[in-house]
Amino acid sequence: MAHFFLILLVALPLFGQSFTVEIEELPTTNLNQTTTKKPSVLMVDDFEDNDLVTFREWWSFGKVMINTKKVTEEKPYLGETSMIINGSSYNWYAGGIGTYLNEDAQHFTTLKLVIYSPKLNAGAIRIELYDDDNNNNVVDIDSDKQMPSKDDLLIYDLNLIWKGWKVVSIPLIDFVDFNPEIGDNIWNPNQLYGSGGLIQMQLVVLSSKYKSETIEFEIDTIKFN
Ligand SMILES: [Ca+2]
Ligand SMILES: [Ca+2]
Ligand SMILES: [Ca+2]
Ligand SMILES: [Ca+2]
Repeated sequence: MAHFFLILLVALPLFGQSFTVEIEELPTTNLNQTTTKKPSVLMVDDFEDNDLVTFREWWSFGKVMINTKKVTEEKPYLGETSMIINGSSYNWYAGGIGTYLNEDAQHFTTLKLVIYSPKLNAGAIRIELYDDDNNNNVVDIDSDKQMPSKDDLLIYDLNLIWKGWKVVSIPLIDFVDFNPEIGDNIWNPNQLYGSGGLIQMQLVVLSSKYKSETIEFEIDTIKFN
């Protein structure tokens, strides 16, 4: 939003005198450029504050635990602190983690995650993005089905089929609407008409090979570009 002041001092044309207009302060940036400039990044979390409560507040559910961890490897794309995720699955499902976002994500095209997988087939992650479609800043949940009742849920399944650190880039176009009967089935996470836009994100933790597994991996950064 552009804030500027135009103070007009107008000497009224009394007795037929010509009037003067003095412009005290001019806007320093082009208004058009300012309003159309798109942000280049939406940081979900880089965990560098060593904190899972303030920015962002992360929750976990099921048999999944999270903690911060010092990054020991040195690579140009790595920070100093990551989030470590531990889970144990039963019938493929372990649980998951999530965070409330309430962010305008309409201009972004890619989700980037920097992930450490300790081995091939360390686990699998179902990435869930919730798009507030009834403009109420809340993920409305159907209490019977325990599923969103008004908002789009878009998912992408990621298998940890590598060993070591990796920058994973997922085009948002590859996310699939998981509830064709709910929402408008369009990825439109803007904040028009009171919408929370991208209202929340969850990572559901799953087995990769066996029905029951011990799963562990780290995430250094999650962001949209
Ligand atoms: Ca909603
Ligand atoms: Ca939908
Ligand atoms: Ca939508
Ligand atoms: Ca980090």
